[in-house]
Amino acid sequence: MAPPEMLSSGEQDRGAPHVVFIPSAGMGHLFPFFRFITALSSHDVDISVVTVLPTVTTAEADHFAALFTALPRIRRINFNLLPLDASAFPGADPFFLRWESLRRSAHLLGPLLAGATPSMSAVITDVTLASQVIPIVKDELHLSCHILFPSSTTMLSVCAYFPTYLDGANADHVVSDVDVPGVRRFTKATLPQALHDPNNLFTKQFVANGRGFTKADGFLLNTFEALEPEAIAALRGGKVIPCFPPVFTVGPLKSMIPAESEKAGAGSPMAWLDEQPARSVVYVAFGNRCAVTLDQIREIAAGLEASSFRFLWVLKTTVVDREDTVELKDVLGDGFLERTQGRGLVTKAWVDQEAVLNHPAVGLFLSHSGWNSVLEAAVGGVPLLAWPRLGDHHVNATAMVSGGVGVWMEHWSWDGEDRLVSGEEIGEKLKEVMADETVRARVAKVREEAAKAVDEGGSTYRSMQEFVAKLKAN
Ligand code: UDP
Ligand code: G50
Repeated sequence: MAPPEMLSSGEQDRGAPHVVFIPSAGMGHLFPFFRFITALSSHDVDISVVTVLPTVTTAEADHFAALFTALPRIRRINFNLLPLDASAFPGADPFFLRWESLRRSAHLLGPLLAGATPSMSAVITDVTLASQVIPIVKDELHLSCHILFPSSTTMLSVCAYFPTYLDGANADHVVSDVDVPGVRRFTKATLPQALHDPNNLFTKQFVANGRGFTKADGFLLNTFEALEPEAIAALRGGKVIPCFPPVFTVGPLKSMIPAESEKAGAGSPMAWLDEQPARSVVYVAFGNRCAVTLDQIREIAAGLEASSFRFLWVLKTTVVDREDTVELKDVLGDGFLERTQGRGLVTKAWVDQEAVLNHPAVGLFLSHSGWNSVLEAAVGGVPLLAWPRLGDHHVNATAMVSGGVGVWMEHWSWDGEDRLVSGEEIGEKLKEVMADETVRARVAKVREEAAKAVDEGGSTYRSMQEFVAKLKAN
C-alpha cells in the first residue's frame, strides 16, 4: 500500500500530537468537522484529514477546498473507496449510500494510516463510521479513537440507548415509543422514520454504531452545558447506558473560513440584508438535504406573502445540489417573484447561513431544525420556528425547545406525508412568533449562555482544554 499522499506538509512542531480526522459525508456532518479542525489547529496539534473525492455534492467539494486553502499546514490523505453496487439499495438516500461505501472500505484505512508521517497519535471520526473505524484504530493501529457527533446530544442519547431498547423490546424488533433513561420519552413519531424499519440501511448502520459506542475513547459534542443539561448529565452519569465514554462539550462550533461561494458581494443576500431594518426579515432554510415538495413550496410562498414580512428564502428542490436545475420562477408559480420583489429574496445558491443568522436584520428563522442550524440560531440569538422534515429533526426540535432557542410546530407534516400545511397557517404562525417577546427574550439569554460557554473559563473552553490535554498526554 502506498503511503498517504501528502498534499501540503509545511513546518511541523516536533512532539505535537498528530491527529487524523476521518469525516463522513453531507454538509451537516462536514461542517462540525471543518469547524472543530479549525478550532484545534490553534492548539499546537498536527492535523491530517482523510478526504474522499469526488464528494457527493458541490457544496462539500467547495468547503473541503476552502479548508485546505485557509489552513495549508493541514495534510490531506486521499482515500479511494471500494465500488458499491447502489442497485442493491433501491431508493436509498445518496448520503446513506456514501456512508455505507465508507463503512465497507474502512478496512483499507488501517494500512493507509499506518504509513502516515509523522506517526499518528489519535483519530477523530464521524459517528456514521464509528462501529467500523473504532476496531481498526484501536485494535490494529493501537491509537485512541474519539467520535465527533454532529447532531444534538439528545439525539446521541437516542443512538446510544436504541440497541438496548431493541434488545429489550420484542423478538420482532417492532419499534414503538422509546424512553431514554435520564433524558425523555420519544414517541414513535418523533424518531427518525427509518428506525421504524429494522431492515433499513440507515437503521442497520445506526444500531451497529450505537453498539460500538462504549469502545470509543470519548465523544466530541457540538453543544454547550446550558443548552442540553439533562442529556449531557445523563450520558456522563451512565444513566443512558452504563460506562458511556467521556463526553467533551465543544459547541457552539463556529466557522472561521468562508468558502469562495460565500463571499458577500453586491447583489448577495448579505448585501441585501444590509438594506433591511433591524429584525424585519424572516429567514427560511431547510438545510442541504431536504427537498420540500412543489405543492408545499407554493404554500410556503403563499404564507410568506400573506405574512407581509420581508424574507430571505434559501430554496432547494433536490437532495443533492448538483441535480437542482429547475428555474425559481417555475417552482414558485406565476408572479410570486414579481409581487414580492424588493420585499423578499429567494435563492438556490449556497448562502453563508452563519453570517445571515448573525445579521441584525434577521428576526426569525423558519428551519427544519438540523442541529447546525439550531446552534447557529442560538449564537445569533434568532428565534427558530421549527418545522422538522426528516431524520433527527424531531428529536433535535425537542432539544431546541427545551434549550430555549424557539418553538416547534408539532403537528406540521414530515417529508413524505401526504398532508400540506396551508399558506394561511404558515403566515399566521410567522406573525405570531415574530411578535412573541417571550421567545425572543429566551433566545437572547441562550445567546449569552453560548458566548459564556466559549469564553475563557466557560464550560466549552474548559472542555476543549481538557481534550487537548488528553491528546498531548497520549
Ligand atoms: N448551510 C449554509 N448555506 C446553505 C445551506 C446550508 O451555510 O445555503 C449550512 C448551515 O448553516 C448548516 C449546515 O449547512 O451549518 C446544514 O446543517 P444542518 O445540521 O442545519 O442541516 P442538514 O443540511 O444536515 O439537514
Ligand atoms: C441524518 C439522517 C437521520 C438521522 C441523522 C442524520 C442523525 C445523526 C446521527 O445525520 O441522527 C447519526 C447518524 C447516523 C448514524 C448514527 C448517528 O449511524 O437522515 O437520524
